[in-house]
Amino acid sequence: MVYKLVCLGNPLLDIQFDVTKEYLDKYELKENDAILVEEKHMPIFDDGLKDPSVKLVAGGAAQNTARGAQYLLPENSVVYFGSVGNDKYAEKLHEANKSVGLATRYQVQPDIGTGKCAALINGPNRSLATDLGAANHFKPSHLQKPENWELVEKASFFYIGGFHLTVSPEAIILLGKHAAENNKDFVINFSAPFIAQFFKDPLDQVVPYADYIICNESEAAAYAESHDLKDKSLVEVATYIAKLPKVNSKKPRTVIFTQGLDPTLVVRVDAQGEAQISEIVVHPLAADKVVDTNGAGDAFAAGFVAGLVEGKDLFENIDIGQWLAAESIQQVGPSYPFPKKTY
Ligand code: 26A
Repeated sequence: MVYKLVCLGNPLLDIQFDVTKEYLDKYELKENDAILVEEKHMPIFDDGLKDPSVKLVAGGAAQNTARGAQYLLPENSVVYFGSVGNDKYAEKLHEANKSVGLATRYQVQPDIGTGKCAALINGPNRSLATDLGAANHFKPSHLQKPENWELVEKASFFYIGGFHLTVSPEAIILLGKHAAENNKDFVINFSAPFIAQFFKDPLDQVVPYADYIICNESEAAAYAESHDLKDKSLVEVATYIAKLPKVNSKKPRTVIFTQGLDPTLVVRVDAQGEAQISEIVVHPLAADKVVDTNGAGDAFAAGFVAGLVEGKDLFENIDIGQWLAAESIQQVGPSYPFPKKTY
């Protein structure tokens, strides 16, 4: 089997429910953020499971992107790697993946539960609190098994959730080296502000492999802060990242900053080392059509990489990303509409 796109991330089940500002304050959570839980956050999962508004939906940022890309692409285009337990939550993930035909090669942990994310919906915002569980035990050796490495060798595109930097930077580097050596496209998403803030060193180790970097404005701000950039304007930050050293010198680096309803900023460094800067307008969706914003960024990335796999041009890929993000926020959780819509 040949899957053109290989994705790597932390498979999680989202326990999604509605909360108030007071609830977030009680657990010292921001309105819009993603964190790894500490002991004090653990009651949130039980609160969620008891809440009348609760929905259990497949999550895990890169898995959402993998599902979205497979949703748009021909059958058997995408395979996703990550680690799950052997439990009901993993079954739910299997179901969701099956609904779009996403192939998975999970590393199964017999004694550790599948990871979960409390997706706390508050108005147009979502605060994500994650207990990684089995996802935290993914090992690069799983990728190196002959039956899995064969899929890596046959693939032409790689998509990595930056969240996985908390688990196995080694696995990311393994794929990054393979991509660079074989002139394949390597896409990294910065995932959350805490990655640039607290996982700066592993992030700096993987950026040299990236042909495409996708992040949002708050992740860009966290990057500028942790890297002590003098000029923290988004254009300067994107240009700085685009010009960082690159292992594969055969391809330029392209940096894409989404900013909610504000235009998507794109900086690509050309062969002369000059930064080409563009802004792509977002087609606004009426506020009353938004169901929840959980997974919006993952859907953007899904549309973008699907376009990349199909060999479309950069600006069309961004437009597909924006379109799929708008579709996904009209669904409950990080999901895509059925019957299927086409771009
Ligand atoms: C390591 N952390 C914190 C995480 C995540 C995560 N996916 C991987 N690793 N924290 C939240 N998510 C997922 O992000 C999606 C929304 O973009 C959630 O599961 C949610 O589906």
